[in-house]
Amino acid sequence: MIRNVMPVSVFALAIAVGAQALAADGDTGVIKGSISVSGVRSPENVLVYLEQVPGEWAPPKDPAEMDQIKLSFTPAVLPIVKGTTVRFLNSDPILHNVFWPRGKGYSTRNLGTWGKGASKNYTFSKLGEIVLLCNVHPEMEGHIVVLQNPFFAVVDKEGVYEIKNVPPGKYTLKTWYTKSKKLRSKKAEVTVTAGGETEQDFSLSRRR
Ligand SMILES: [Cu+2]
Repeated sequence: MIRNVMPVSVFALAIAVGAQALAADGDTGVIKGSISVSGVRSPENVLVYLEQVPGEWAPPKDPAEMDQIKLSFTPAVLPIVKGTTVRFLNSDPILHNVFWPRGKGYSTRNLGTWGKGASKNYTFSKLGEIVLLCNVHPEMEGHIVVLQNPFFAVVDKEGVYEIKNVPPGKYTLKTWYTKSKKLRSKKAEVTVTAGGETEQDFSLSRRR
């Protein structure tokens, strides 16, 4: 059952384009803040997400995209809602492979090797974390994080994030980084009110 927190049409649009695409209206709130880091060059690609939001959150109708561009998985970190189909693309004029080793929630799988313009879809139907690798280019690494709800943001170089359209409530907000030894995860309890803005900054540092 889809939780009825906003009119169905608006809700469907929010899911289709990602939770951050719409400005907050009177029924929902915004969580925003900045991330500072020590031990890595920049906060880029830190993921901020709500651990659990009551309800069943439908995946988007259209696939999310994970491309391979100039020998890099792009985006480097792709958070998705459970049940989302990811289209794996190749924009390079060379062959790339996509596989992942056994990790949180997922066993090892090789999607195959393909050239420019081709793609393959895979649906991630369980919560988990996937490390994407390419067996043609051992230096390539990407990440997919499968979450319970669409209220997440990947931080930019400036360290700023914003999560919009959050239903009012009390939540645990968490951070995640590709290399957990380099930046320890942190969490904070946040309260979101209708039409309100909740500020939550994080200061992340290496695990000692
Ligand atoms: Cu490759």
